[in-house]
Amino acid sequence: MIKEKIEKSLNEQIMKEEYSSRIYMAMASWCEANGYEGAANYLYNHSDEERMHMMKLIHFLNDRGGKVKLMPMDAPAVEYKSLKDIFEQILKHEIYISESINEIYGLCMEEKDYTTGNFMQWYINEQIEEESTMNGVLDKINLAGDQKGGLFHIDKELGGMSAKRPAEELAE
Ligand code: OFO
Repeated sequence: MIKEKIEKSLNEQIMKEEYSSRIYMAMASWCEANGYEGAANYLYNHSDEERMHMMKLIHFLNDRGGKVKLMPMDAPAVEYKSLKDIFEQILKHEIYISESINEIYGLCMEEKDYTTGNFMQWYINEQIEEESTMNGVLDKINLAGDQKGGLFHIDKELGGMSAKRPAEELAE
C-alpha cells in the first residue's frame, strides 16, 4: 500500500500534468488563430503528451492501491504576446515541473519508497529532454528576432518536429 504522503504528492503531480496539457492546448489554439500553424500542431501534440504523463501517473497510483483525486485548476491564459512569449512561458513552466518531480523523488528516498522512486526516474529523464528541446526552440526564436522570414521558418520547423506518440510511451 502506498504511503499517504506519497499518494498526496502523486495526486498533486497528476494535477500539474493535467494543467500542463491545458496550458499547451490554450497556447496551441492561440498559435492556430494567429497564423502559426506549425507551432499549433507541435503544441497540440505536446498537450496530448502531457495528458499521457498524467495518465501514466493515474495508472501507477491505482496499481499501487492508492486513490486518484482529480483537482480543480485555474483557466489558462487566452492571450499571448508572441511566439517568443509562449516558448519563454513553456520553458519556465517545464523548469517548475522538473523541480516538482525532483521533490517527489526526494520524498520517495526519505520515505524509502524505492518503487515509486524508480517510477519517477522516467519523469526525471523526460524533463531533461523537454527542457533541452524548449531551450533549443527559444534560442532559434531569439536568433530570428522580429524577422518575419525567420519566424516563418521556425514555425515550419516546429510543424515538422515529431512529437512522441502517447500510446507508444504508455507501453514503455
Ligand atoms: Fe512537460 O512534462 Fe510532463 O512531466
